[in-house]
Amino acid sequence: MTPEYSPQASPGTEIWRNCRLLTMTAGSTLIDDGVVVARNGRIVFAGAASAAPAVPDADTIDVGGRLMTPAPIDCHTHIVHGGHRALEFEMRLAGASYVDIAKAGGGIASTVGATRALSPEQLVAEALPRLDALLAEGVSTVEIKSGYGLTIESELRMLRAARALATLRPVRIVTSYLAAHALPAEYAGRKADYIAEIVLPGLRAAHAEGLVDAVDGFCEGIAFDAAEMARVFDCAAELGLPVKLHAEQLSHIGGTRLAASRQALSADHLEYIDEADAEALARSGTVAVLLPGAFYAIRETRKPDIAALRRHRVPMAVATDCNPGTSPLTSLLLAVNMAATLFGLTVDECLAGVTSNAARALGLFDETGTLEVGKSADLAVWNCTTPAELAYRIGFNPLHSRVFKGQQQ
Ligand code: DI6
Ligand code: FE
Repeated sequence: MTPEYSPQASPGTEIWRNCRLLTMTAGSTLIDDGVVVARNGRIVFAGAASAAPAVPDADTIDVGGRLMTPAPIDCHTHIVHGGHRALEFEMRLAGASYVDIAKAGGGIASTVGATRALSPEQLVAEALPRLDALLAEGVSTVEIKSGYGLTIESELRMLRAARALATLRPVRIVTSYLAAHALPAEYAGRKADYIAEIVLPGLRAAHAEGLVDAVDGFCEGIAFDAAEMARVFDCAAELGLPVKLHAEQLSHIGGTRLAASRQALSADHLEYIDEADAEALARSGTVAVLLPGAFYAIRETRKPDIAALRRHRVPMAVATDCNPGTSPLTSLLLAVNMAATLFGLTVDECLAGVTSNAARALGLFDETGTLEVGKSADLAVWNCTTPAELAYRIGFNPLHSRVFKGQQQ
């Protein structure tokens, strides 16, 4: 059994000096000679050395002129799951489409079988290497979804495993309930019964156990339509839980509009959104979470309308969507490179996408995502000096060190 992670003695006062500092606060620019001061794990100063307070009792860390940013956040993952889908990958190489495979009983359904077969300990053990790959790139906050159990007990087991990961590693884990991910075989042709008998009571049980931070769904022709998702979101509202939604990934069926109408934290994928969807997201303050790994892996051809999202000033986040089917990707930096190269995001948009806007997509903007007074001292130090180097490299990890809640990892 993997040993529990026990934080070192509680952090005192630390000062990181001599860094090229990107605070990612609104309108911020790169500070050539930056300083960050933290006390008991929270930021008390972040800015130019010339304006820094004297902190005589602090432990001083010389960052050596390296780039320092907020610790990256992966705001959309499915890292808790069993098995893999490499054979489907081969089928897709041979010309089968993701939708064909799903309709033939593969896809999510095949991962459901592999996931239900695992014990809670095995679920944790299989997720750990994926979590460690994200942490190795400086990630300090990870969102993890259920959605491969599709029975009440197995959905709870997935969420418990997600919570357990935060006891084994220095990381902030937030969970999303995704029982509305696919229709299990035992409910073939009976979506309304599945929602009534599994999804809704499962949500109530998960919430009662403190396992759910947000409620998600897969709004797509091969999954659940907007009216069905509205029933799930009604239950989330009764429980006071925020919502998010996989929307307009493979077609346009109104998921984005539904998410915006419920002031969702985020709408995710968005390859098939239109101008009115972007306008709706702007009105509701919902974050557009872009998932280029899935776009790339299933060889989608329709790109999200970034110009419309920009026109309406919709905050954009970038995440791995790490899952065994459409995005077996455990590198947030590669997702950043894809968001730039495939979707045309600027470096600034990419970096906001894995820091400030990713925090917004999780409802955590008051806690992390930027380096400013009062927030958690979640920092990343990089073996580079210019922000563009974080988006430019393909498959190279420039992380020098990671700080979580003020503690050097
Ligand atoms: N959209 C996706 O790309 C993943 N889930 C979803 O709603 C796919 C999950 C899988 O294929 O296992
Ligand atoms: Fe996903």
